[in-house]
Amino acid sequence: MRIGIVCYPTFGGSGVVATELGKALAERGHRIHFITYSQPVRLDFFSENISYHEVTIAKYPLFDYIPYETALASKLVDVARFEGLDVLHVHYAIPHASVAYMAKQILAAHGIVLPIVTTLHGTDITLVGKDSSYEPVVTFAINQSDGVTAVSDSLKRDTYANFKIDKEIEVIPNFIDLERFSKKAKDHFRKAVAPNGERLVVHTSNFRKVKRVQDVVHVFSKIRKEIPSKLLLIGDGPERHNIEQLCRELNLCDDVRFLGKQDMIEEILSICDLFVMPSETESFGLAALEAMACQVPVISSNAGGIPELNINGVTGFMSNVGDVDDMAKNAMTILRTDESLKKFKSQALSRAKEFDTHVITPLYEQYYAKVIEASLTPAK
Ligand code: GMT
Repeated sequence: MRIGIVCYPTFGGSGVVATELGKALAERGHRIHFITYSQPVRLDFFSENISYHEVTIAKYPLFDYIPYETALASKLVDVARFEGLDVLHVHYAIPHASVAYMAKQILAAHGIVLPIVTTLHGTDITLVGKDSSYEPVVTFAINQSDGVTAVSDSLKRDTYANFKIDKEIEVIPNFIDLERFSKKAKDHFRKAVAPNGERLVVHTSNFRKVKRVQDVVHVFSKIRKEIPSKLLLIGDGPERHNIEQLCRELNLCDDVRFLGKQDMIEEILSICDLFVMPSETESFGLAALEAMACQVPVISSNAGGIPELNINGVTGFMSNVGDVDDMAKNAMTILRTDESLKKFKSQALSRAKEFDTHVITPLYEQYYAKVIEASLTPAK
């Protein structure tokens, strides 16, 4: 198939999923065309089956707001016509689903049929999309998509609850490349960060409020009182300054390292013992899956789609949002003995294997085939 993929090219989960899906589909022989405003961060290699089309935007002094949607729609029309796309897969509803609809209508005027698949990722539904400044367009664009997928059952339910959707939403969970995300031998790195054999606690995110990174710090502070440990914070974002402040107030600075945005995240996860994800909402929790694949058990909230990934008492534990005491207690159950840690690590990996790219990618292939077939069948 010739597949166009639109996504945010940044470190965010939706962009990562879109890029990894494109890579996996390319390996299976499909021709993939990424159409984004800059090179996706995980698209850092050459593949003969992958092309990247940058959306360039002509500036004009009149524009207080850059008309990105117009530029993206024009680029989609161009790529679809000249590359002969069979399907266009857009990740994150805003603004990609409505832009795809616009492109589809323009192509129809040229006699070209382009089926659109929209994947809902989370905040496009649970936070931003339902705001009245976006809702009518999001509802319309989802309903006009030829196929709609959500990354968890929880997100599917939220979508039906928040929007008037008359389309069947297919749940296709996120997935993981187990060749890349596997435990690597990085003992020298571990010794440098935890020279006295401390336990290593880790969190990765975009440091937005919804991630509740302050809870990570509170949980760590409680663990550290009983078990010698260090905390690695990976990523960056709007809450970073407040989190640094909190570490100073709690006198934790010697044991907390801010590593910033990292490309080779699997190397860091490989040396860690516990991943903390206390999010307010989380449609799936891809960062937790990446940790589990590197044999890191997860302490998380029970928000959104997390219970579909983290199995309580098996791959880690879940607590109510904000219950840092319970999270810390559960963390210590895992970390207290080497035997317990070993057991949770192995169980985390077993669970991650259920989300192997090789298992999930064919679900997208089958879904594309179904959507293409339906769009070519004249309505009765
Ligand atoms: O978590 C974020 O803020 C980034 C966001 C995104 O769209 O880039 O992540 C969402 O999509 C990921 C991939 O499907 C999911 O694993 C995350 O759970 C989801 N984030 C939220 O729902 C908050």
